[in-house]
Amino acid sequence: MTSNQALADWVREVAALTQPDRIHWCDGSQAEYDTLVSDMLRSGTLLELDPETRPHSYLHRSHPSDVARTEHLTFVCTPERDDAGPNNQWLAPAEAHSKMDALFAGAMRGRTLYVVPYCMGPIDSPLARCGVEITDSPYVAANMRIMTRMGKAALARIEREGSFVRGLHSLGDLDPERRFIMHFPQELLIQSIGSGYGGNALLGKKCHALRIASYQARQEGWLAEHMLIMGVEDPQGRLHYIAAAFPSACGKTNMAMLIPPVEYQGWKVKTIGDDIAWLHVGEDGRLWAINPEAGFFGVAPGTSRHTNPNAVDMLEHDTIFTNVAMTGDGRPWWEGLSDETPATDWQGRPYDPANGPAAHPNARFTVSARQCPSWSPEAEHPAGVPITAIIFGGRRASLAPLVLEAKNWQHGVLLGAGMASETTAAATGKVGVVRRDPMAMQPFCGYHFGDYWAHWLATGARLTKAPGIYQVNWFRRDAERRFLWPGYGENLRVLKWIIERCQGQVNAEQTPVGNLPLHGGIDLAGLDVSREHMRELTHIDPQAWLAEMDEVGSFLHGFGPRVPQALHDERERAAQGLRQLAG
Ligand code: OXD
Ligand code: MN
Repeated sequence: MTSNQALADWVREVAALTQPDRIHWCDGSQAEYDTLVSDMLRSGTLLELDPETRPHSYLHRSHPSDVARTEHLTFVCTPERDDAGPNNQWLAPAEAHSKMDALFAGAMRGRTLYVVPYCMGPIDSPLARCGVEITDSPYVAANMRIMTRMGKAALARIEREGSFVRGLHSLGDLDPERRFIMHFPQELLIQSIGSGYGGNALLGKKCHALRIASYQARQEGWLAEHMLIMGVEDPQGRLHYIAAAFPSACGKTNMAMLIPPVEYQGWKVKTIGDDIAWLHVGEDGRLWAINPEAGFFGVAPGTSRHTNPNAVDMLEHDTIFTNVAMTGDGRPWWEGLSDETPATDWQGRPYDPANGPAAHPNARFTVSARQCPSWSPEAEHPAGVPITAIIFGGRRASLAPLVLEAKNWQHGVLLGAGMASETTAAATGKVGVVRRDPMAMQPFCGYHFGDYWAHWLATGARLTKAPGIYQVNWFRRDAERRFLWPGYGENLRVLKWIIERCQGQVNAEQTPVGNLPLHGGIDLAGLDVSREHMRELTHIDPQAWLAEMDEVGSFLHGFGPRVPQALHDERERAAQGLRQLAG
């Protein structure tokens, strides 16, 4: 099946342990995908949506206890506990291995073992990395074909290069008591059992492209980040790429494919990626980015013609939906899509509002990136795209202004490290609680945050043309909890200011915590945002920020001596300036 001995041996060992009935090596062909789909239609794993209006589109309903990433069951297993850091749950590798071996023993009896070779990144890019996921879920195999470059070409690259990340996945019995997602960064190994959902099961995504890749990236001198990548082209044809980190379910997909407001005739947005960026220092001293993924695994609820018209168009065919509701005529439905009433909810019950939302709040779509009307062929460029600006964003009802510019790279790293956001339904747990989520990597950094921030600083030192770093907040609210900023396509106005700043074209107001737009700096033509709201959105309250800097200080100290002194100094400088301002 393969000329790579290590891979052949590993598949044999896994089969001996898990005891599948059959082994299938995925080639990534359309015929293979069609067979996976028809098998799943027969077994009831997939339901066919209306073939007239939603051709080649399917609905999967996951087990009701398996609907989101489970961070409390996710571990990083480094030999030294401190290398995983306080930001990760840790288990000693030997203990984790014996726990997982016991759970995997016989787990695939009666099932097919799929060997899924995949490549994260353009298949011919030196920046791409390969992996092989072994899974007993045909749903995972089908999703991996959409989300990655899966099959023959990836296997050929693995055979050429020799190295690959190993990911072993089994649905197990789907009991949350026997659900674990383990990472062994030193062994380039992932083991996941007991969940068939998203980031727990599609191992190329969070497990490989973020947790394992971030660990590898530190050793090799690059960055693996939870960031969208988009191009913004102005009417003169000048194109700038932006990489933006937001926590899960905070609008990265909407932003990556936004449609310019009507006042922005001639502006174009080009989508490269919506979730993950691998960033490398180029020979030219600029930062270059590839999107390691080939598809979108996006949150469905809230997606509509108003919030993301490109997504609505891209989801009309060849899409797998998970945990959405369905209309009487077999179309997918979710809260925010339209004012129709669905026929069945995400669990297949006749829709009854008394049962809660019709679609699960973390319902998803899986779709090829190429179906996005704003997808850019530059996403296939082996060298990636050069980044003009990096954005850190969060969901914060108060404090954080619409946009804030870091004073320099080091200060930008502090802005990223201090990021906070209200929690969302993308992970199990309470929704709406503000938590620190540095660089939106809290659930995804595969090593100690102190080392991670030091690595960010070291990367910046290698850039002779470093991108500007910005913080944004589209989610600021007034006393009545109404959003102050319209968001979505209108966010382009903020991106325009950011690009102008990076080009040195406009001035800004300097404050101890960063630089703000001057009055009129953000173009509001045609927009119904009052002067008072705009002032609220573009000013900082020194007292509130002092309290924030204190909290950031305690948060950084919680990571102990591995936190670079430069970050403490940067924070102290900001706090001193605020104390002076506050008088
Ligand atoms: C995702 C997540 O699925 O961040 O992208 O949870
Ligand atoms: Mn994500």
